[in-house]
Amino acid sequence: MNEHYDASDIQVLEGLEAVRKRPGMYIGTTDVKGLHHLVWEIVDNAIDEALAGYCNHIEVIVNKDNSVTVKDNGRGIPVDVHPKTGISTVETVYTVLHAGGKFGGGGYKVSGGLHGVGASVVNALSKWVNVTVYKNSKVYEVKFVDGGKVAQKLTVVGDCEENRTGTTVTFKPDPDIFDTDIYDYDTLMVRIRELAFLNRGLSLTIRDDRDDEDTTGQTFMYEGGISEYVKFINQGKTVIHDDVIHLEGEENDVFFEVAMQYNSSYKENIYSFVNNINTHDGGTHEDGVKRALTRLINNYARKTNMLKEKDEALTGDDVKEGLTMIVSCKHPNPQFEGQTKGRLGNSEVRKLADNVFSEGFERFLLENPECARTIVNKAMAACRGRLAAKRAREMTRKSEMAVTNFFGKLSDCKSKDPKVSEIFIVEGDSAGGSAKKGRDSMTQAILPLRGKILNVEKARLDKALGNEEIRTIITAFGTGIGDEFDLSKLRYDKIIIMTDADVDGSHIRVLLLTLFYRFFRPIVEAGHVYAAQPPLFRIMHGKTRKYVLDEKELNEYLNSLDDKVRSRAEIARMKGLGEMDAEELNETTMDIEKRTLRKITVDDCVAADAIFEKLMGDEVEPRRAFIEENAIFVKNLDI
Ligand code: 0RA
Repeated sequence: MNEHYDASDIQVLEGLEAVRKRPGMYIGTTDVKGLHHLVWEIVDNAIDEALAGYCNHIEVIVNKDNSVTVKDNGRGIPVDVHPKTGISTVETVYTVLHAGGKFGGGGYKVSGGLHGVGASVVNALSKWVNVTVYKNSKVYEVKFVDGGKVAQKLTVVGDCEENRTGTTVTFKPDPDIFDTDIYDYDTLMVRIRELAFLNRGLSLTIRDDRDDEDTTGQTFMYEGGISEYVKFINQGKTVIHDDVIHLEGEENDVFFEVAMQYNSSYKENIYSFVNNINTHDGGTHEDGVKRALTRLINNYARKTNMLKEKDEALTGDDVKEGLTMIVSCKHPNPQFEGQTKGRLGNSEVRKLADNVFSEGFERFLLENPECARTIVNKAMAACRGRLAAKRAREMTRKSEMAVTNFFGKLSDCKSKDPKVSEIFIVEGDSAGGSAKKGRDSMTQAILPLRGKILNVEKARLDKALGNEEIRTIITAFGTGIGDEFDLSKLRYDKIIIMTDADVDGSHIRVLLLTLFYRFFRPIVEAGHVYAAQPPLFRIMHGKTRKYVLDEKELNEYLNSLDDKVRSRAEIARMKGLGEMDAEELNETTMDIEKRTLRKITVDDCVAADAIFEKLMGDEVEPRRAFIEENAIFVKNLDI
């Protein structure tokens, strides 16, 4: 204790002692998360200085002893005597609770961190803290030990270049307080990178001095800010429009910005922030944008007649499918709500967000009609998927109730062991009949599809789901669909689509693939779906009957015959499965030993989806083209 120890010092120490007694009140927890929280409190102070416009570089160094250094090139924490405490401002900031950024007269418009009490809390929970301030061509230093006791009053320890300013803080967390004292580099790096995205133009460096290999550290600086964050998140995904949409505006010192770009996936990636803090539970800033987005896409879709009068409106979920979006708000007086304070409550922000977004996004839609169509189409596909899924759930629920009709026209196999069971989905009643007779009833189930679904010219899923056989398929698989889907309940190892080798057959196959892709994607991904390969030609000579898959095989076979036999061979082009009797069908297409199956794969779900979308769309031509070259999804596989 030094001789200046007086009543106000006692108060100060009691304040910091309270933090040590109840650290949870100030930093949440004393586990590894709380340990990292200390870094963020100090970094937040530096970011505040950057937000005030005085600092453009921040450096975080994890030292060998797991102490952490945070350097900034801001104005330097004031070193003059603080009028209220009679001690230097820097010492005041580090020892008096609630003496955050508001100190020093300058005052910030916005403040990161939840409390703005960071520095003194970090000091209270540290074994030691050293603060160096570069200012007035001088280097000042103040040191604390054991939870904030002054070990060295603010002292000038040297000179520096005239224009050098900044603050360097090093602190060592108190091991008596924390469960662990080891910093995790990745945790720090990810947040540092995020702060770089959220504060465009600000450069942040992180270096790990515990790692001898790490001599330069990693520096993050993004001129594009949250736009680049969106690009970063969309890396490795297929984006459906090139440019990230970035909009921003300010009113009454509240700054609001949003960046967004759609990708072809089904997931939404929406993250919102207030003063650089992630608002997990959204809030008014997020609500405002979402509301405007839904309204604008609907308006645009109606105006351009993409969405017809009879069509129901696109929902918020529809327009969010595949959306990557960052919402960021900087607010001088944020109100955080909810159990975990993860929601922005300020109601005026909803309006600001809505206004900024709708003005900008409306202009964007008008100026980029092609992009606008792509976005609307994506939302409409999501809507169709949603309606179809809903209907399918209702259907399966209904058919589960009607137990008598549980499996419809399914002739199930006797085995209940999924590993050896297969189901043939067969085009046409007559082929279905032959397949039933020709099957191995132990392991092979047959489900005939009536030709009717052929005629569903616009093979919309919701329509298809009105079809009894398709409902039977859903129940027969046993997996359930949607949220209740469970691959482990699949009743068959192989699902074999057996259709004619003509356009109608392809049409059915495409419809089934669409169905599988939308509702049973894991089944496709796990390689359970196959296309049977009925022969295209039959060659008869004498008593010999030979079937071949295609023209290449036909020629090879004919060349293998001697001239005399060849000249007498009768070659017939097979018109369909119905032409074969049970024995032939078994021999050529179903017998496990002799048949050829083509495995249906979705190697690249994203690319596949684009094609499905084409197939599901209103335009007939792309669908026809697909049918003509529908080998895209199938790979030859000899079994
Ligand atoms: C208040 C006023 C001034 C600087 C700061 C605070 C300040 C605080 C921190 C905390 C970490 N780094 C910081 N850098 C600056 C400016 C006072 C002046 O102009 O002398």
